[in-house]
Amino acid sequence: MAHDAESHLARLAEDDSLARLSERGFDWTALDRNVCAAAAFKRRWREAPGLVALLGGASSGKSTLFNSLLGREVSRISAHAHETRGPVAAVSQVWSQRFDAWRRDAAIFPGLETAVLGDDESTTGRVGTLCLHRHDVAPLADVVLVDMPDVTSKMAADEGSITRTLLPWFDGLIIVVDEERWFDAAVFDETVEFARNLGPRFWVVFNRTEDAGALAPLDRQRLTDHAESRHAAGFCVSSFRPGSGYRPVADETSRRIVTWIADTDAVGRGLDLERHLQRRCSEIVRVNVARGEHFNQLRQAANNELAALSAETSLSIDLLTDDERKLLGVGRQVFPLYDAVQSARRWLGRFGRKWGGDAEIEFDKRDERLAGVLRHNLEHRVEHATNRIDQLVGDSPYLGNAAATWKARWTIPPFDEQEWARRIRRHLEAWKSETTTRARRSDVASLSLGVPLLLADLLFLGGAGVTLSWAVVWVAGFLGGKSLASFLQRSPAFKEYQTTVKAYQTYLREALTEQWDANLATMPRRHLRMTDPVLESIMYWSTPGER
Ligand SMILES: Nc1nc2c(ncn2[C@@H]2O[C@H](COP(=O)(O)OP(=O)(O)OP(=O)(O)O)[C@@H](O)[C@H]2O)c(=O)[nH]1
Ligand SMILES: [Mg+2]
Repeated sequence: MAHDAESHLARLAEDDSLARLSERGFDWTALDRNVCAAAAFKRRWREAPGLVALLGGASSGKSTLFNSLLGREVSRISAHAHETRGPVAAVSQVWSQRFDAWRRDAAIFPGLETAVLGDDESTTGRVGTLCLHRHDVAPLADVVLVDMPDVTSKMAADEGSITRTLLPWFDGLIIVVDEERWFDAAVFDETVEFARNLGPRFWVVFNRTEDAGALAPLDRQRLTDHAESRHAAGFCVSSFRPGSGYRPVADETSRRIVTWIADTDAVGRGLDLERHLQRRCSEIVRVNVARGEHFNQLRQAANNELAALSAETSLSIDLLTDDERKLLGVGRQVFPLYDAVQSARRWLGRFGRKWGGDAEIEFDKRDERLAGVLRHNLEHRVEHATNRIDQLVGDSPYLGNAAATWKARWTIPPFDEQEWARRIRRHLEAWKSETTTRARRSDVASLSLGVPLLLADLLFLGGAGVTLSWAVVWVAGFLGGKSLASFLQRSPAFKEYQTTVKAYQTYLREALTEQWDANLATMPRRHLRMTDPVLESIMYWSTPGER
């Protein structure tokens, strides 16, 4: 179990895991990665010295304190904001070799280079580098003290707010607040709020230019309240001697800080980090599950759209022009008095457009018209389906804000409508010769039904007979419709025609599915699959409990 816990931590601390999670838009940053690396380090090296950071706003006096404890200017002091650019760590000779080994194995502060300082060297620190100063200051023997870049300047933010990112490493924080700057108090609150979940103990140094001893009782009470209400483990007021360059702080301040440092709890904090990690991981799992569901819904909806696209191009006469339908006598199959009604419509057509007869069939143009219908059909349906899919993607919560980046590339699939028309026509010809024989029989039936009715109209029933004959015609139409289905089922030519229609549907569906898959592949992935090792590690750590 313990081994599992450590190997999952190690995986989550890898560059690749961070890259994969952030490229998928999860709220998982270098800070989380440091939580994992620090938790792994704590498990593995329980005897390691505590790590204590000095942090605060720009020019609040962090480096001055750091140097005062070390007895010389190691970290460069300047009146300019953001003088310290990267972490400057003071490691005692006692831990020096072990520390070097941890650094070599990237067990501590992974992702940072190391620069070892010369004996008299002072440094501003460097972005992306851990500057190492070795010392033999006895009170600091069992701690690694790190002077950090500020948390307020724009430069620090531009350089990636490294101080925040490295916070998980520290068991103790000494927060330096320039008492005379209102925004330092805000920084103090914000830092405490931010660091709280990571579990470090922290202390506050209130820096003042005036003499600390001369602090009015009311002011002292205010500072006490401020520190205590934020649950600081201790605080002190440090007086500053104006002037330029490095001037150490009062001995009293240094002594206070040394006692705090001795009180750093490096062991208990591993659990705090793990509890924090558990919360972070369960959040990622929750988001991943939701995104996975959205992704599946989106794919399902797009597939339905593509299925509908081909299904709509279905059944018998969809691909036929009116002319073709007429030619095949489909109407005649549905409707026994088809011919009579057609003649009536032609006759009425002389009086008005609405009832006008259709144009005569242009036999020599049938191939061309069928090809035109096929092309129109294809373009219309492709456009409709792709618009719908684009809309589905845009509306899906899967992509979130990234939906704006969805630029699907859709093209009309290559399509030889002449060839398809020829194929369909071959079946139509065969169908036509079948229907012609059947139509003759149908004509006889219409005639035998139609003539007596007409006579009945004329001889006995007058106006009512007309109504009656229409009713009979509609019933016959209904029955004829049913018989059409069975007629079509029995027609070999119709079956062949249907096979061709199916091939056409399949072609459409496959061509567009291929495009959808290609478009989908360019879509930014926003979830991890169940088989993803990173997700496995996240899931391992998402459950509460002992490990
Ligand atoms: N007013 C005031 N100035 C101070 C105090 N401590 C240091 N200084 C001066 O403020 C300037 C910055 O001091 P540093 O110790 O370099 O401050 P820092 O917090 O390390 O600054 P950065 O590294 O730039 O974030 C220097 O000119 C110091 O002499 C203080 O308590 N009050
Ligand atoms: Mg500094």
